[in-house]
Amino acid sequence: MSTTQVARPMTGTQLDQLCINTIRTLSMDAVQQANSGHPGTPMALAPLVYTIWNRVMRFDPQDPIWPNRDRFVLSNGHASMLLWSVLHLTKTQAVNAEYETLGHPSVTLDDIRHFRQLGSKAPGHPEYHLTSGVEATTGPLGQGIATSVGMAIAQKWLAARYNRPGFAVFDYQIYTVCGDGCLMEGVGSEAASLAAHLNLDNLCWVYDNNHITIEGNTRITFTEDVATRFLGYGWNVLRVGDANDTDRIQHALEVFRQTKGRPTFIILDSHIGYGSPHKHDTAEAHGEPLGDEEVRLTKRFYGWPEDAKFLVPDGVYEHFAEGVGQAGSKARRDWTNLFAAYRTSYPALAAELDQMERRELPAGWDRNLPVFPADAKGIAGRDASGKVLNVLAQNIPWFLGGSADLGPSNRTLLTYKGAEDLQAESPGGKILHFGIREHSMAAIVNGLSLSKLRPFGATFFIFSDYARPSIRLSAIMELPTIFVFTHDAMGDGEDGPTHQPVEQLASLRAIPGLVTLRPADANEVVEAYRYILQLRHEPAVLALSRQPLPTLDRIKYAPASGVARGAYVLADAPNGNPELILIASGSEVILAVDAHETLLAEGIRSRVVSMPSWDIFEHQTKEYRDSVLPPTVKARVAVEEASTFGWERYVGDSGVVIGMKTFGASAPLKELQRKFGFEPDRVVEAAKELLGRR
Ligand SMILES: Cc1ncc(C[n+]2csc(CCOP(=O)(O)OP(=O)(O)O)c2C)c(N)n1
Ligand SMILES: [Mg+2]
Repeated sequence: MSTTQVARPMTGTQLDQLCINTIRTLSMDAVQQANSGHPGTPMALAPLVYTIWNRVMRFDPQDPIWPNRDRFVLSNGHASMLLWSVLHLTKTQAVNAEYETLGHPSVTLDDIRHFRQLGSKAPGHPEYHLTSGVEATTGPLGQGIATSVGMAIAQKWLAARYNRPGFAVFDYQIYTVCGDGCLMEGVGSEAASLAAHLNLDNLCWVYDNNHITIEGNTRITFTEDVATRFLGYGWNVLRVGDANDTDRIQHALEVFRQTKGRPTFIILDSHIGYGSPHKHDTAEAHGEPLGDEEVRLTKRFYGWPEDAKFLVPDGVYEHFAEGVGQAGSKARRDWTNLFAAYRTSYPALAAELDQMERRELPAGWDRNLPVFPADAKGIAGRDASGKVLNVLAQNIPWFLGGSADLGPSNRTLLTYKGAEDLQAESPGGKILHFGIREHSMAAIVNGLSLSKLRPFGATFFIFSDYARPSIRLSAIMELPTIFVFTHDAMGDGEDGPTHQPVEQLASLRAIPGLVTLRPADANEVVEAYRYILQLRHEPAVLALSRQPLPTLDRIKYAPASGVARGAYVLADAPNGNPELILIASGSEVILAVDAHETLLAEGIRSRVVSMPSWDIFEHQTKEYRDSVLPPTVKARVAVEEASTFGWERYVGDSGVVIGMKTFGASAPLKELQRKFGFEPDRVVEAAKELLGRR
């Protein structure tokens, strides 16, 4: 007979360490198994992520989309194993795109075993729409921190609009982790500057100061005094000298929570690959598996069973359940009760929030949208857009936005009575001023949208290039953001080639899931917005003219509602039987119409197709597409003041594209149109040549 030794129960500190080492070893094992990924930073930052998640953050794993949860953004997205580990260990539940809880975990141990493999919920970088509990897609460095500024603006906006005395419906905070790369990228600087300007004291960035990037020690590239930079912006700057000291990390996070009037930046001194005898503090720990032997040695250092793989020791799930699980569940239950009382006291506001959270539109969202009468002089795309934006902002409480310092030119300023600037002292304003920061503007727009507001950002179309990486992420995240780009072609003639977009349309059309629209007249602008507003999972870009465009007579020509199909027959040949098709978008549609009238008068059976959006058109049935562009009609001319790139798909081998093959030039618009061939006569000429009727 023998007696059973009863083990001494683990202390809280030992359990903390066990959880931290579980995150570390899961990360090492997953990268080793995948033979690809980034082990070093998860090993170093496990104590940080543990502290944020299990001690500080208000997050309920049972309901990862609870509106008042704290947000966690991993801007150094290559360290995704931190997120997969913690989502798994907290048993965060999966939710679908319809916001239903699915009754199974978001990330299983099996997903982690299949890290970076097809179908795994633990992909290479955090992906918002793929894995529940991920608040933002990250990986392109700097995007996460910039997006988190949008989340912080959104929280303040929501609090300003919806909180009432005794009802702090929105008081959440945003925790963002970033590395050297995020702070080297310009987009991070833009966003940091604006965050301090707006006094975003609900925002905390923790900087993994490990002095390592891919090419080695940061002494070769990054020797600035980061602390002084952030002090200069106006941030509250704290330092924690040891990334393993969870108490000091926790204390710093508490200082953040108590700091009013400015965002907090915590510099955390860490050692990449912490615990690995040969890779610690080296660039090799960044992006390569440690190797089987090194994994074993590192596990020995952690006091871990050396041959165990994907081990979650007894007590770890429980410790997370007792930490974030209990605290989060209580916080959510308290909030749910609070919100029930709020609903009784403020039923209209509560109903608004229900709709906003589900990305629905309020009843009457499109009332008073303008209808423009036929007018040869017409109105500029940007002016029509300005009128529409002002209507939408009044009809939809959570519709807001602004420009990167070009509001007066973009016509995006909200001018109705009661429209207010969004500033530190007026966080509920709807007129945003991004400053000359296009890239972070787009990332912030993403952050606002991730917070369920309906935001737009604006600049000149040419500077969409400065915003493109974040627009691309908008599409990857399937966010219904809106980008209003004016001066869409050569309309700003004298500004010259630096300001004249050429390849931007083609490049945006190439982004999967992004809806690009270039309306032809004021009524097409209205219809474009009507279409865009109803999108729930796609971002949209509007390319709008600077100069007036004639407002087409919609009795003579087809109604502008055709915009909703991407392309439509605007003017047709007698009996709908064309021998020639003229296809155009935006400002060139009127050219095509003029040419069409001439051709008709000369007995040529032409048809004009207004094609504001390739993307929308390509989602129509083949039957519809063939009815607009009958395959038998091979004589086709496309006209667009932009790169000809890609138009072959609509004009075919035998068609002609009148477009741009070079950059533009500085001259009055009329001269440019002559020089580059955007005149009705040239379209007529090209058409006749195609038909052999010269
Ligand atoms: C915009 C962008 N450029 C380049 C990369 C490729 N990249 C991924 S991680 C990395 C180094 C990042 O260094 P740091 O942020 O210090 O991360 P650490 O190695 O310390 O985890 C680079 C260059 C990227 N992901 N995004
Ligand atoms: Mg680094």
